[in-house]
Amino acid sequence: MNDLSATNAESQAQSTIDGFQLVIDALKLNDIDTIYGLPGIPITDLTRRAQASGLRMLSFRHEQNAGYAASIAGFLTQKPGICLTVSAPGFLNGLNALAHATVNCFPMILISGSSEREVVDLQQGDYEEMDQLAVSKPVAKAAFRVLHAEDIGVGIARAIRAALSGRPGGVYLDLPAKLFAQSIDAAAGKNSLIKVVDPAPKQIPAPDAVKRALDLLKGAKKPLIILGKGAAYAQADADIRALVEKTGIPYLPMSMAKGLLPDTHELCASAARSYVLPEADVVMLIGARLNWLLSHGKGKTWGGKSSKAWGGQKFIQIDISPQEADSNVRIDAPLVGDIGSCVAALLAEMGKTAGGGWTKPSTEWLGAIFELKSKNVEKMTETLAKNPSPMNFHSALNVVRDVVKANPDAMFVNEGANALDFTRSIVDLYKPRKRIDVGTWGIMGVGMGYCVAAAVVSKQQVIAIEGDSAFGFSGMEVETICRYNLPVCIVIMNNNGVYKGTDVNPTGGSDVAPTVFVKDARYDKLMEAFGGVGVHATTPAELRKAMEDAVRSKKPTLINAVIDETAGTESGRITSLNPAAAKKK
Ligand SMILES: Cc1ncc(C[n+]2csc(CCOP(=O)(O)OP(=O)(O)O)c2C)c(N)n1
Ligand SMILES: [Mg+2]
Repeated sequence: MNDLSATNAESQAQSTIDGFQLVIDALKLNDIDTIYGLPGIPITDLTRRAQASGLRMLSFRHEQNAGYAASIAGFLTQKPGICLTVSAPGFLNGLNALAHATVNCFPMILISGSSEREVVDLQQGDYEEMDQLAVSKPVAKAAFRVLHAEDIGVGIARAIRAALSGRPGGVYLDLPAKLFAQSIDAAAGKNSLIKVVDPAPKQIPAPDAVKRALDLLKGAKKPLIILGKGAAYAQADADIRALVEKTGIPYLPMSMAKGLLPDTHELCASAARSYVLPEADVVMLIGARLNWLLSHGKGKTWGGKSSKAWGGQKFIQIDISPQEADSNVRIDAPLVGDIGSCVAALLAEMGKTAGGGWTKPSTEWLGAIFELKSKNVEKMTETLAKNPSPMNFHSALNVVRDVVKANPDAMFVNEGANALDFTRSIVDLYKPRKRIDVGTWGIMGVGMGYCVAAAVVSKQQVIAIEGDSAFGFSGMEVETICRYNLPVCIVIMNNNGVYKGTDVNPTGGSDVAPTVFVKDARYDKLMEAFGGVGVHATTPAELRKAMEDAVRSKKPTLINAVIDETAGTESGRITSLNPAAAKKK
């Protein structure tokens, strides 16, 4: 090559831009700063170049965990969490999290490399051949494929808009291998990128719908508010608190809405849940769906005479999706719009008349709730104060409850069955969007992915309470936690198995029962293998010291909390959904 042709080649290189760079530039243009993924063909160079371009590229040990991290990052930030995977198997590993994002209404984009279209479509047996776009569609809110470099800007813009607008969800973006190496004129490439303007436009509720909702609420004798994780997602914390406090209506937080108002708030009715649900006459749902987690709004939980009978409540439902109302029972006052706008509109309407034209609920209603709450809290305090040996869920969670109270800014991750249900009811949260857990599906495996994202997004201490089974689904990511030196304290409620460790193989054979694990396993050693701190805790005092040390040092820590293996119940609190157990009753 002579000097002249070298200069020509250089200037040509300078004036073109390839697919890799266009993807990176399009993400950065839209204020995306982190990618959760796992490298391999055809996206290895994308991960390298993303890092070189200043994006934070977090590599995981399994795509499912990267996907869960991306999904919860979306929930916490109102920006789509990005998960990046290789083709077919990597894509499928990420797909579970994409479905999870869609079901939970978290904004997320799964970006997967894919194999050569011509070969895939003729099913000629390409490396990792799969029609990923088609496979993704049933579980994605939207799915797109980009074939030409000049369309990357549009593809990413559409993915962002689809993930964030209206009811958020999981979006799949298919990027075939060939796309990355395509080069186009640099100026045209830059010009093809789109910075998405107002990706989640406000949806203002109709004034007559606001009035209808308030009229119904005003006529209530025993009103109740239920806050869902949609209310937490909305980041309308001050207005939601004002609505509860101005109306004086008791409220129930769903799991991930805990802390939206402090769980210790006088209007929090969690400790009287089984009383308020059947007794309430008007229920206002804020970002909560009447799915299985609320017994579909009917049946005995709601005071219905039989398992499917309506309890007689009237419902107001605030939801961004116009299709949500009437999904399970009649909604008398649907209020469609984004939660921030709807709650603001209710407050504004209430403020129009002096004193809001609003009378607080009767002292009978509030008094009955308060009395029951006090009784249940007192009972719980007694249970928590016990110090049995071996340690049980209660005596261990008493410690966790204190540590969380002393560290209200810490992010709180939770999964398991008993390890989930006991924790949810015992450990109070004090601030919004601190508790992240198994969500709508009650899924195991979110734990370590959530820990990574929670630490990265919030820059706060993370505390994870994990069943020993639940932890196993993502346990290898302790290496990831150590590698990035994240302030994560994992407490494993180790009861030797799924629900408990006491099942026996009825045949007397050498295989243990399907719910039982290796007895007295030392999960703490797993953390030590990667340079983190491992602690074996058999008493509440040991657990307390280990958690306090973890929070103080901010070092990656795993505490193996030895729990009485007889302490749990089958399926935790949802035994009734278990066909075998239900039959036994
Ligand atoms: C992906 C997935 N697989 C399986 C299940 C079924 N499941 C529900 S809870 C659970 C584990 C419960 O055991 P553990 O985490 O040890 O909690 P424990 O009740 O023992 O405290 C399993 C396997 C699930 N919810 N999700
Ligand atoms: Mg267990």
